[in-house]
Amino acid sequence: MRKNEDTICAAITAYGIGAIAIVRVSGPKALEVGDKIFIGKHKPSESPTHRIYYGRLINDIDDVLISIFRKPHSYTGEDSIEISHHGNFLITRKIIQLLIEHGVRLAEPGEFTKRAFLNGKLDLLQAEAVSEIIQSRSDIAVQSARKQLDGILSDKIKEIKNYLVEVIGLLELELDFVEEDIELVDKNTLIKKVQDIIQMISNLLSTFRTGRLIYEGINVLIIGKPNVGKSSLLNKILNDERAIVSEIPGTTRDIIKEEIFIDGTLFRFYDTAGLRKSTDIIEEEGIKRAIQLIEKADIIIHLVDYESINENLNDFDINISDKKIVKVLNKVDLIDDELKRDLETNQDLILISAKTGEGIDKLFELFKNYIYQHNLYSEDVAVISNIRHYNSLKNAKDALENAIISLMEDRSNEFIAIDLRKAANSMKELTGEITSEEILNSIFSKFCIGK
Ligand SMILES: Nc1nc2c(ncn2[C@@H]2O[C@H](COP(=O)(O)OP(=O)(O)OP(=O)(O)O)[C@@H](O)[C@H]2O)c(=O)[nH]1
Ligand SMILES: [Mg+2]
Repeated sequence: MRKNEDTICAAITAYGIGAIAIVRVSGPKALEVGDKIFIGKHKPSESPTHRIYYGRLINDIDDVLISIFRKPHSYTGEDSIEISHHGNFLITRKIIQLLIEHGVRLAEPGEFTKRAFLNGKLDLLQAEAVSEIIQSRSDIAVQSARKQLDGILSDKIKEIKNYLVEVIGLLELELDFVEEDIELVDKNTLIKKVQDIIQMISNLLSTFRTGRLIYEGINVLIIGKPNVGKSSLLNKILNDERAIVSEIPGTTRDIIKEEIFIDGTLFRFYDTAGLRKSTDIIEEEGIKRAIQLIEKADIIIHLVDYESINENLNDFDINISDKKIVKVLNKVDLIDDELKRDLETNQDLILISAKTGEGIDKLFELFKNYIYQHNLYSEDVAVISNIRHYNSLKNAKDALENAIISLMEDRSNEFIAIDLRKAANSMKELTGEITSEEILNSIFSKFCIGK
């Protein structure tokens, strides 16, 4: 990224046709440049903050509304103007050209938000939340990112960090008196405190899966023998004739992936090639891919028909350990009522007919339960959602666990303090209290231009 003293500009609305588009200019020269390009009753450089004026741009580009934000009361924390114009890309482009002619440069992806971070308007977790809010595709993800922007996660991290700093303080106090050989805090109290912190971090780490489900969606894999009705089930769930269905076993060879929203949550369904020993290399590849997907799946629907009811997935050499497998019996329209009643007593089996739609509501019930079981909608729980968060917390936890060992082995305080400080630094990296240009660039380059 280039210099932070530059004045930068970018369209902050999406390119395309709309009633209005907005170009933002931010940096030390924003107001001065505003004076040069805007013709109206008021000069931007003489205006108080938070004013909107009507006028024209020079060169007759368009009539516009210009909004004035004086530092630090702007998104970036710098002097900024926002030029609202008619929403035609050609006009947007002309305005940007005009600004460049006046010494403003085009903003890089995420540069406005990076400046907001550097100027202390947001911490790093909140800056990341801005990107998540924009990119989120489900209600639940937007809601979660909003909470992160409001600072729920930042507060939690700060709480843990402050506690840690307090413990380091105790240890350092003792270091000061090391000559006198006085023990100010008892070792067990220290161990207890560090264990408390480890617990707090572990609790946060355990939300990673929830965070992933919120942002990336819930993957549902439909597997089973050929011809049991996997593609028919997918079509029924989507309410669309998406996959080819036929009575010939081995119809589906490729993976078919489709997404739908259930209760504001993204669900991604995968229909797969029927599992069997095949001599057809294409089908074989399809089966291989289906099996590979097992690792990614959050819910596995093992679909059977009455003939294959006792089939076990382990028979296919598939190792499914901690996955949620749901056994679903399809084609119940073909079995007689007495047998059906009998089968219904089995709590672990869901009876459906992809043909008549019978029992599909039970499957949807199961999907919804999954959302609530995993607390995806819980109100004020801090959730971590990306690998950067996970790694920093994990590093902090590892360092604290080392500290515990040293404490138990009665090692010197200097030694223990090193691990505690390491943990504190990992926590500070999370909120961006300490950070490197490299980390910042990798975070902000994932943003889109104009953010
Ligand atoms: N009677 C009845 N027939 C069904 C039902 N579901 C599917 N079928 C029929 O079963 C046959 C196979 O259905 P598919 O959906 O293609 O099965 P599949 O599991 O995707 O099969 P492969 O792609 O070959 O692995 C088709 O003729 C469907 O019409 C059902 O609930 N009841
Ligand atoms: Mg199929």
